[in-house]
Amino acid sequence: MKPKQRAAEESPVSINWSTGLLLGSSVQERTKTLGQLRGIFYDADSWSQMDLDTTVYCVRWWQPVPENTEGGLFWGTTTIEPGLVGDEYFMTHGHCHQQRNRAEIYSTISGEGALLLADAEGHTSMEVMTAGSTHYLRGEIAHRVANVGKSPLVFVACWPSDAGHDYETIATKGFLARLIRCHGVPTLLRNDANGS
Ligand code: S6P
Ligand code: ZN
Repeated sequence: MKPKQRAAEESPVSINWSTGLLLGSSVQERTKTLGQLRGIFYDADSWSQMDLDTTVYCVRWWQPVPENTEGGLFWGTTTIEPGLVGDEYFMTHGHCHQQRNRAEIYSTISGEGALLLADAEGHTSMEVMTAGSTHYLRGEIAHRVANVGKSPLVFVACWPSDAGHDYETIATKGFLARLIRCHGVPTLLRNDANGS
């Protein structure tokens, strides 16, 4: 008799709350290198002179139900390495949810970071991320995270399985401000300001 195949939601998944490491046979992993983040960082000259194979961040996530399942949830851990492109901190690509009424929760495990939030017009605000900080991301808000510390920034996220990811909108109507290191301090600077 064939052994019964386990559904993804029945596969054991565990998280190490000290490191954020998510383990389990159904856990998926995606790494983003500098090269895959072309056009995301403001200082394209500095970006092009760096080793484009450098890992900027890694996401490990669990999809216990198929993508687009109404009423389901996904869960993941993102680890962003410390680093700078010019004066701009290493950060995630950033996205909004395809379904704009699908919210998300982030909670920081370790490190120092900044959560950048942009409304539909691109107006950008920032929330400080530090161990234990927990953030409610409204559905219609674009979000990206920067590591402003010297060690990896690790946070967990929980989002609806039918949220979808829209990476295109922020390319044209994205964040109107960027997070730069100014005199050693993370500073939100409007894109049209004279910065760095
Ligand atoms: C998913 C959630 C996170 C991000 C991850 C990487 O809704 O917000 O898991 O996917 O932090 O960011 P990005 O912008 O590359 O998807
Ligand atoms: Zn999201």
